[in-house]
Amino acid sequence: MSGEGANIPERLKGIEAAPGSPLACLIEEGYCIIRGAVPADDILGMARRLDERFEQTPFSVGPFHGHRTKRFHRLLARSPDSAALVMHPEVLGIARTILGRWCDFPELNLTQGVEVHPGAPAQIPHCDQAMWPAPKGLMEMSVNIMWPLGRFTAENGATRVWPRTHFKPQTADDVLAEPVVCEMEPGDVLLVLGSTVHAAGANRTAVPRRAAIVSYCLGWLKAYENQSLAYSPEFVRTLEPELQALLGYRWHRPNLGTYDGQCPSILLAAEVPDALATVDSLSPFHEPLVAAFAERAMAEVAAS
Ligand SMILES: O=C(O)CCC(=O)C(=O)O
Ligand SMILES: [Fe+2]
Repeated sequence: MSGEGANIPERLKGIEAAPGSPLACLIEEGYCIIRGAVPADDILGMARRLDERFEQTPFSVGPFHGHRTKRFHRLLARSPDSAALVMHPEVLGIARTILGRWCDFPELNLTQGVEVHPGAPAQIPHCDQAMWPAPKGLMEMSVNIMWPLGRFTAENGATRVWPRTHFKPQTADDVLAEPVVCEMEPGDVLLVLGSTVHAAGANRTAVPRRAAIVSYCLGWLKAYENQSLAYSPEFVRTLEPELQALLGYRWHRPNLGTYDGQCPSILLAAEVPDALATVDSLSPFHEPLVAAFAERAMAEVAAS
């Protein structure tokens, strides 16, 4: 078992991870690469089927998303292949292990197709969880997954990661030492903690660098992509239950993400009642407190 010692931030101690495993590497270094996580041909087929979508997508607006970078969202609706990436057992298992420390279960933060075009400058080094205004170091708020949809090389803008920056407080100039350039083949996957500094590199080749990004976040956070608006209930009904839950069709204790006072999965039933009771969904912290108080209050009513 790994998960102890000075090579792990305090907040991540005690997670069971076999030494040298991707999970151990993620909590020690702040990132990890799993080689050959899916067959290369699956990824290359997916990439081909997205040619038209990338073609139609305008360049991003603003220096963070990048004037020479194309991005589109709602990947599950645009690429049926992407469900296998979002639900990849090992990757999702790792995200659940990390984020499960601070929530009942994670939700999908975003899915994105990204194409870094020739001439694109390097992206600003950043922590993804800087999007939420909470101090760094308390908890991990997201885990970001990069699935290259073609080769990632130093020349074409492979993601750059600054190892062990998940130990450091966030500063305005987060660029520290030399980054690791995550060169990868289609089928490989890069996992980066929300607290680890990383960025897309500059593309100095004549060919775009393409990837699918899947990001998971704490189940009680406001996600980057509003999943309830991104996918209609009719579309979500066609997905497997675990994927439905990742899109927010499962309430999170205590009483978060409800629909008409209940678990939002009720919306996926053939018939949705118009008049519903509001139901308690309490956290393990609140439940005994509420139960004890309710018992005393009932006794007082009975005695009066
Ligand atoms: O495209 C990449 O390599 C990284 C992109 C990224 O980190 C982001 O958009 O947040
Ligand atoms: Fe990022």
